[in-house]
Amino acid sequence: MQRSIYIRPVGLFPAPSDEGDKAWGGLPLTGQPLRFAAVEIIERNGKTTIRRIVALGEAFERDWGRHTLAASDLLEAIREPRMRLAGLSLDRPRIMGIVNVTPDSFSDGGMLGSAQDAIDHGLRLAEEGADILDIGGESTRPGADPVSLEEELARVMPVIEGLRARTEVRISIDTRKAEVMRCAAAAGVDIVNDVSALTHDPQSLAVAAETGLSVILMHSQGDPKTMNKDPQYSDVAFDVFDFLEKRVAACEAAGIPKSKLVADPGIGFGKHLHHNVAVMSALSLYHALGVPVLLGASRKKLIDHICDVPNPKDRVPGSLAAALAGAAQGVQIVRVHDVAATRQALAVWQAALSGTDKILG
Ligand code: 9MG
Repeated sequence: MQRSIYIRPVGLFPAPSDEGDKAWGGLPLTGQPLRFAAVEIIERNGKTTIRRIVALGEAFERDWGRHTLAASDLLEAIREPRMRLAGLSLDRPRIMGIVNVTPDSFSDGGMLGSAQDAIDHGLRLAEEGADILDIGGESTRPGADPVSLEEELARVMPVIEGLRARTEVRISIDTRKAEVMRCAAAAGVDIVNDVSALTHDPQSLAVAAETGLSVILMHSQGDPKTMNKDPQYSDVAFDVFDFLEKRVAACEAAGIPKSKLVADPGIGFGKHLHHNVAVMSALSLYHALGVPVLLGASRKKLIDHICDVPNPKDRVPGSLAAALAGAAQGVQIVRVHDVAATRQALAVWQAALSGTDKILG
């Protein structure tokens, strides 16, 4: 299904700390201490897209008023406070630290040579302030080959078990395989992170529902091996929205409630630079899915394309800029390699935005 009308919150500003301040305008955004002052109303008809930004006071007036009314479900979803995710409140941007247990990971390949290295790395990220540790045993970088179930389990299970025994921090399992989800759930992970949005393995939807875990649904076009060869979209930001909306519906139909879902537009997954930046500039659109939004741009190729930094380890400044751009659009979770630096950047951003040094967390 392709929607014909979309609503995107724009003009985000900090909510007042004093809830009794009746003079405050705008509408609340997903229960965060953020409000939006205007909406972008997007009319989509086949390949034509008309976009206009309207102040909230005018959103129900003139000819675009009927569009706002037609998409009032989206407006409601944008305002609705989000539930806790695996026990984590989402009233401030949360940090997911990356623990790749793959020999060919694109940015820290070879660094985490053993399970013990990966466990130590995860504990360091937790100390630096990660709210979630994302453990993955199959590289999903563009061009990567798939790994067997046995190999993936051998890589991730000792790391999950080691971290679960040593830290209370939430753990997510980055996998596309139902059996890995099942084993990881039994070992105590809190969240499933599937870059195929539970489409790769025919069993994954049922298994994810059975585990009762929260699930991150990421958009990708094609398989990691070939996805960036020739990705095609009609209008990327909205095609991604339609895909994620369908996956949220499929999860609900399979018994996974919306309160356990997170949506992720999948930066770099079947997207060229112009697709990635179009998605990044439209991030607040995805709040209309009614679930928290995750952004993963850390050390990715788009930073090289924009700034000419071939070595992923030199992409930290670009990664911080991407995380802050996400936070400014109300993204609730950022997936990053550099936890300490991201935490510092987000804390300063929050203080500067809100004008208070009493930063949550
Ligand atoms: C595993 N993985 C690599 N990049 C990712 C991203 O952007 N989002 C999510 N959810 N997972 C990712």
